[in-house]
Amino acid sequence: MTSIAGRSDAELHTELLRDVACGLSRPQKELPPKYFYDRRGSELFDEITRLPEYYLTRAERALLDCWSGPLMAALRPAALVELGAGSADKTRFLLDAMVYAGSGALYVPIDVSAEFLDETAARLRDEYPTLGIEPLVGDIAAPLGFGSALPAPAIIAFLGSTIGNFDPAGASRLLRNVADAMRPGDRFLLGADLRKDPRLIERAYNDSQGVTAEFNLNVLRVLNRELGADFDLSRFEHRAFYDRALHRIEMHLVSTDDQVVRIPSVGNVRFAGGESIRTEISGKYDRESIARLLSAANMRADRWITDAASTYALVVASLDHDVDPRS
Ligand code: SAH
Ligand code: AVI
Repeated sequence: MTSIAGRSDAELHTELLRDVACGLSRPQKELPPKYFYDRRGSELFDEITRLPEYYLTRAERALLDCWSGPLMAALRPAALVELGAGSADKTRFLLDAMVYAGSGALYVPIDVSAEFLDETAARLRDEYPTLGIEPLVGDIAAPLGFGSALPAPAIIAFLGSTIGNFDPAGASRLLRNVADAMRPGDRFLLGADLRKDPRLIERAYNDSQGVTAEFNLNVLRVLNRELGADFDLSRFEHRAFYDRALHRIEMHLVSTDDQVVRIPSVGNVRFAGGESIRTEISGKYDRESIARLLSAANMRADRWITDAASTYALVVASLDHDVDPRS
């Protein structure tokens, strides 16, 4: 499989060490959420998408079911690139419609979860024999290198509200990288979870079966395996709450007691009882905050598609200076 930025295993290991050393030395200890997604983490996320409390995937699926046909018929893309594709389950609505429109030639799923991505690509090759399926392993926070190599026009999709897992500066950088990779006539398709009753949001991240807690703890399993750390998972607890001022979920792992964790090449990391590692943020949006994000990346929303209850939005965006009449 091709790597997006051509990084070796040794470079990835060095990056992990640096992220862990920096993140765990901050006053509020932090870990980047991309480290959730080894094979088990990707499977746990898939399980989350089927939980009764996790409304996001169902809401986005319903919108894609309704709108993929009309969008693809209007845009007639030759290529679909997907950032953080995962199992690409909902993407099939877009792929079906792209094939039906008769324009589609190529699908490029991009993800950090290499093994999982490989399996997704193998399944899609069986299901879509007329499409080229060219997965890219890599970090979507890095500049997107595909640029002019794509058949035109292309749609770059970023679904699942994964944009919310980036802080505002990171999200802006990512969208600027998307804009840099777009040519006139290309479109950006964003899926975003919308602001709503905080109780509904908090329930989605505190499910009754404890799958989200397992997903959260999985990052410690990754550090134990990849760095030889000795995190005792029974001494950390899942906590997720909605910050109403910042409009975001924060997910933490809370140390149950005073403890010292040994991480070779990083050192001994001390935790007081009740102290936490912030493992993920998940931002929630409204029309204005999405418009601001797009505008900072020199993009504008051509279409805002939402359900009757404004649970979730699909946004079709183009470059500010794009004079292409389609939308
Ligand atoms: N798009 C799918 C999956 C969302 S889960 C859906 O809507 O259901 C988030 C996905 O993004 C995971 O597959 C994870 O491996 C990937 N991911 C998270 N951070 C990433 C990063 N920095 N670079 C590349 N992929 C990332
Ligand atoms: C992938 N991402 C959009 C999910 C979210 O809702 O922020 C990850 C997740 N974390 C806990 N549950 C799901």
